[in-house]
Amino acid sequence: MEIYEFGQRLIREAGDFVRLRMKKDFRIDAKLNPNDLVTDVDRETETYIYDRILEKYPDHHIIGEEGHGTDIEDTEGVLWIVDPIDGTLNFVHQLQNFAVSIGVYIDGRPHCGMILDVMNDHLYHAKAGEGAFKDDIRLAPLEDTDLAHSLVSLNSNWVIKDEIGPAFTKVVKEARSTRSYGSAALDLAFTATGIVSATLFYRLHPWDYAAGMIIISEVGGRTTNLLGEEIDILKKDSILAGNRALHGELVEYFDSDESFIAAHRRAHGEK
Ligand code: 2AM
Ligand code: CA
Ligand code: CA
Ligand code: CA
Repeated sequence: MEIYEFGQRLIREAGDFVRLRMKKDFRIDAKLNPNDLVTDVDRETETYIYDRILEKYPDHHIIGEEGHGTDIEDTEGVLWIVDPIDGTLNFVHQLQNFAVSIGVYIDGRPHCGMILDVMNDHLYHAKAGEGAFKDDIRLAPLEDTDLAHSLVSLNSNWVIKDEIGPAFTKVVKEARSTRSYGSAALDLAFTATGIVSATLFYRLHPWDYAAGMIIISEVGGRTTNLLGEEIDILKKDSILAGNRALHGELVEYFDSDESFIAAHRRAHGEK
């Protein structure tokens, strides 16, 4: 069986695992701050996915948010990048609107990506060069839009920050409207379907964007950081994904703001 087919089957099984597990009690812990939560379900789902991949492919590499693969420093071979629950706050507060996200890269090149909207049971998936799908429906190529006629998704937390806030504020003012879904993977999936025209984040980890970036690329969209620079799949960075015209328009907002650029360089380094 191909990695892509195995991955789709695995992510659906992981979804079943989450749906069963969440019916029982689970512990909720704070990580770095009181709003940064992790549950037993996050950890157990990551271990479930990790074990299943290695059982099938003992020589593959796996990075996960909840602690697997912290020693991985290069992209040689087959690399699985896993977020067992993306949108943990939604999971805890809403028991819905969260996703499992799995991206596969081979020798650093995108191979396939899968995002499962667990409670709605929709699978967004793509293999490089073969198009993108929501379940078994092929997604149409993205149409160009301009900001004034676009919905964009972004988290209001970034708008209120001192140095980077003004650039985000301009985007909020110029956009037709903004949305915030609380799961980066779902934001990226929604961008791939065109229900939002772009999505912006100041800081994401590889497990948040690894799958979504591949799916967006397969509908002709573009993903870079907010300064328009290419993404290194092993690094934290800002993320800007959307149709090509809007992506280009939005890069201008950030790459022309000296205060934003300086803060971004301090947070994410030079490229
Ligand atoms: P998580 O639920 O897997 O932690 C919520 O706005 C989105 O941001 C989710 O995709 C969430 O992923 C992610 N997120 C949560 N805390 C974050 C942090 N400290 N830095 C970057 N992204 C974060
Ligand atoms: Ca988390
Ligand atoms: Ca995440
Ligand atoms: Ca997570």
